[in-house]
Amino acid sequence: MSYELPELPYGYTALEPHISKSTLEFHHDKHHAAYVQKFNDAVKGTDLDGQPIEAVIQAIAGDSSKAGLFNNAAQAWNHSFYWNCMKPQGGGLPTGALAQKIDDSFGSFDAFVTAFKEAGATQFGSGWAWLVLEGDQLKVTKTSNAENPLSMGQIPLLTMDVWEHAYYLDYQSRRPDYISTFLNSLVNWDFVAQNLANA
Ligand code: MN3
Repeated sequence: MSYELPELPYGYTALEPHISKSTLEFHHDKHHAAYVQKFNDAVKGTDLDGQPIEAVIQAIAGDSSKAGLFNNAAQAWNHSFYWNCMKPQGGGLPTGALAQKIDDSFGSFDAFVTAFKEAGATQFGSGWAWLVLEGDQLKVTKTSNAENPLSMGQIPLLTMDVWEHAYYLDYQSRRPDYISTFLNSLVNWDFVAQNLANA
């Protein structure tokens, strides 16, 4: 059973002008597709073949002898999750139980925004910024390269890709501008709320 590259949940031009068709074409059709292909090739014939990809990620995190398999599994999962964290006409404010949980955990929505922006901006090199559930608290974290909260006892609720391939065509070196745009105009709070409700 191989892991399938999911279609984008919106059209290639749907996130313009914030994220261009070119970025989505390279990012989904080349980068994400390659991680999925390499994961399927690497897992084939191993004792993890046929396991859900989340179980593979959790089983081999930290095992340096399986770093190649881990990196491609986690990057395949991270990108599938990331596409759903954005939507056309996204942004705005979370509502309901999610809004309450953010207030309870961070003190205010603005404090969450500050922490999330800082996590994205200070992740040195390639990686991801996350909103996760740990125990009954929300936390903002950052991870390097492919690393994923699923292997850290946390439940991912939201992610933002801060690898250069996520923003360089549209923002060049202005990562903070990409991060602000992600929060103001792209983030899909409905998806995040659904992840919290299912956690
Ligand atoms: Mn990426």
